[in-house]
Amino acid sequence: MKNVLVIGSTGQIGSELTMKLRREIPGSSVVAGYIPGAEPKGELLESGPSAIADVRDAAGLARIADEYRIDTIFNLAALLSAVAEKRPLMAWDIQVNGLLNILEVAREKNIAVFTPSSIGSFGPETPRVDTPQDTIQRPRSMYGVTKVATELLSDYYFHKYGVNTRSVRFPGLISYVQLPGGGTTDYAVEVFYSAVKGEQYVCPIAPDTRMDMMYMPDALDAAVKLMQADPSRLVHRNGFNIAAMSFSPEELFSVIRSMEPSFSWRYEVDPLREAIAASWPDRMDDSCAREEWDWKPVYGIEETCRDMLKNLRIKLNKK
Ligand code: AKB
Repeated sequence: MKNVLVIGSTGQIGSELTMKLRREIPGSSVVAGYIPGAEPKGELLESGPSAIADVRDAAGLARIADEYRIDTIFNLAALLSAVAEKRPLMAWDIQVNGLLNILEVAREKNIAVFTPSSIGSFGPETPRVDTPQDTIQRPRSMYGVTKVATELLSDYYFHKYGVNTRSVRFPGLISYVQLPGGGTTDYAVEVFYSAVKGEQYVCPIAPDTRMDMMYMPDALDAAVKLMQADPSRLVHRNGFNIAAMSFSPEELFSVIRSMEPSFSWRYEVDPLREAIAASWPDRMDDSCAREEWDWKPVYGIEETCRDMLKNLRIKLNKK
């Protein structure tokens, strides 16, 4: 991993992953790929090269791959679950047709490809607790359908053409640098902004609906570590279950209130998001990731809440 293209570099994961790769991979050149309207700014723009990288433009991707001699692509372009439900054709186009364009370029130019999957790739028939690595994947959301398709396509290109594809099934990701947009797990980010601003949080997910969650530093470590993992140890490829913590809104809010005593909340459940959330695992079994590439998360719920509140107070200039 030396010449890297991050597609979706200004999004929730991309903005932090691009900077991490630029900092931590010695001698690397990391291109911040973006689409018009979501241009990189500030440090992200100034610390390295950037280029328009639209997954729907195969010729454009090939040009970038040649110009920067790309050897690894992190493909983070996606419509998240709630938005994908409202724009299913666009979700398919970006997630599935977009990935096919990337895989074709990767096949021709010998490029490794990371495309995140998600807890969204599971559905109501999947075992909810200790969700196995290999199990039923019959999601009912368009987001989930595209995520299963991207896992299968990535495996297909590995087995058929030897393309070095790898992925993880991300839980809901909690972070303070860049907001997520249109996901089912977004509540677990938004709530921290309300708590720090002293506003009551109105939660769209039911009080007891549990989902897998992860703090961004662990998610970034997972992506980098998997791409650096010894291929001879990998039994699986697309995509690995990875887990760090599992909680319901009520549990998360109680921990936040123990650290921010004036914090309050109420519920206005959004039927669309709640139906998706209720069909996702409570907690995945990530033992394959632990065995095959030494996956090990650092942050639990307490550490995440403490760090989120501390950094958001700085970001929002509070206290
Ligand atoms: C979403 O909520 O859509 C995403 C995800 C869990 O993949 N954060």
